[in-house]
Amino acid sequence: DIKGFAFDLDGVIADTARFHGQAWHQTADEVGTTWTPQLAESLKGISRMESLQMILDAGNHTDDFSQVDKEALAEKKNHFYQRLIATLTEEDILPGMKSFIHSAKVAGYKMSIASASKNAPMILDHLGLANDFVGIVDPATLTKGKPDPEIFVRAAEVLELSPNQVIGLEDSAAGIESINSAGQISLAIGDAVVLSAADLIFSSTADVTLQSIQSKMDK
Ligand code: B16
Ligand code: MG
Repeated sequence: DIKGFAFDLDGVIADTARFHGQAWHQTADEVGTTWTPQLAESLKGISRMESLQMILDAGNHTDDFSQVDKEALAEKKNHFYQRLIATLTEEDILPGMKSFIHSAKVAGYKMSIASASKNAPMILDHLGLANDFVGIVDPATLTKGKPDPEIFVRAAEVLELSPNQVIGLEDSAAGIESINSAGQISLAIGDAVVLSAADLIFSSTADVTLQSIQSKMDK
C-alpha cells in the first residue's frame, strides 16, 4: 500500500525552470555559449555545477575556465536566481498541486522533497508549503545526482517507508530513472514520449489527484 510521496520540486511543484533559464542564459552570454531552448531543457534536474559544465561544453569552452572561475560563475548565477525566486508566492504553485498536497496530507500520506536544488527550503517557504513536508533531502549530502537512485532512496528514508510504499513524482527523464532504480512507483508529469519509462504518466500537474492516481494504478 502506498503511504507516502517523494516530490521533485522544479517542474512538479513550481515552475522554477524559467528562472534557472533566465539566470543561466546570462552565464551562457558571459562565457560565449549560444543559449538555445534545447540547452535549457537539458539542464532540468541537473545540479548547479554540472549545469555550468554542460553550458561550457555546449560552447566548446570545456577547458577554458579554472575551478575558481567556475565556482565564481556558479555563485553569480545563484545570486541572480535567488533574486528571481524571492518573487515567488503561493500563486506560483503549479496548477492543482496545492490542493493535491493538502488532500494527501489530510488523507494521512507522508511527503518529502527530492530536489537537486539547494534552494528548495527557500522556495517552499515562499510558496507557503514549508510545513507540509516531513523532510527535505539535502542535495549537498549526496554523492551522486539524478539519474542515480540515491536522492529518492534518501527521500523514502526521510519518510521512514520502504521504497514500494512510496510514489515519486518527477518531470525529468533523469528523475524518473532515479525513482525507478530506487524501487518506487514513478509518476511522471509531462511528455509521455520523453517520460515513457514512468509507471504512471500525467500530461499536467492539474490532472494529479489521489483519485486519478488510484485509477491509473488499478489499470
Ligand atoms: P540549485 P529539481 C533542479 O531542481 C533544477 O531542475 C535544475 O535546473 C537546477 O540546476 C538544480 O535543481 C539545482 O538547483 O542551483 O538551486 O541548487 O528539478 O531537482 O527540483
Ligand atoms: Mg524537476
